[in-house]
Amino acid sequence: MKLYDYPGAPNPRRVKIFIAEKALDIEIINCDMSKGEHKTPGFLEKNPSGKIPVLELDDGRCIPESFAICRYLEAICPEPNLFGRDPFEQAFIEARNRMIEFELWSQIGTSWVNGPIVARMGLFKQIPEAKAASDRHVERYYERLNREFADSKWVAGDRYTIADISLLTAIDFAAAMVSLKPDASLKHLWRWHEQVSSRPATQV
Ligand SMILES: N[C@@H](CCC(=O)N[C@@H](CS)C(=O)NCC(=O)O)C(=O)O
Repeated sequence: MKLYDYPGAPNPRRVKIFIAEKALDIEIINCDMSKGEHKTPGFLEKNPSGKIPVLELDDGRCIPESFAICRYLEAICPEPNLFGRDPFEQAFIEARNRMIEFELWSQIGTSWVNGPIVARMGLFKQIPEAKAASDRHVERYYERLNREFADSKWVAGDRYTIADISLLTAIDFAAAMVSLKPDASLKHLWRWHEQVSSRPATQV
């Protein structure tokens, strides 16, 4: 199997952490986004959305979308379990993961496309008001997470799961590339971050 990746891109990082947790041997292919390789006709056949990551199976079939790729990998390599063991746990982990994707990742994305790095690429007309609003949403979401982590050690339930991987990659990208680092006063959030960042698999 091959994973289409680009160094520093946060969604492929989610999958790379997942692969490392499962100790899977998957070839990493550099899809050079700076050269537009993710928009070529050949790549659009792998993922019509023109985005990475994409997992290509040995028979050539392709799976786009980080969460779907991770779900596939969990199905073919069930241990360590990262998606939940019983129906409630599976649903709860997915719910928490969706909250992070829809309520945090989406806002970080808005701040990113309206931020200075994308401005320099000249790809989109910037909307400063949109960035100001999404920055505020992200900061509020960090505060909510801090409150939640006062009582819980992990994002979903009582153990490390795919939802922790989704949150870590979102925060690390926001801090490094969008100037949205959680405030130092958010001690519970930082305690969680340190705990997850100390896992060897997250060093990718
Ligand atoms: N929902 C997708 C998001 C994928 C995504 O946005 N990938 C970024 C890189 S982190 C990308 O390819 N951006 C290029 C573009 O949107 O044109 C997933 O979870 O995989």
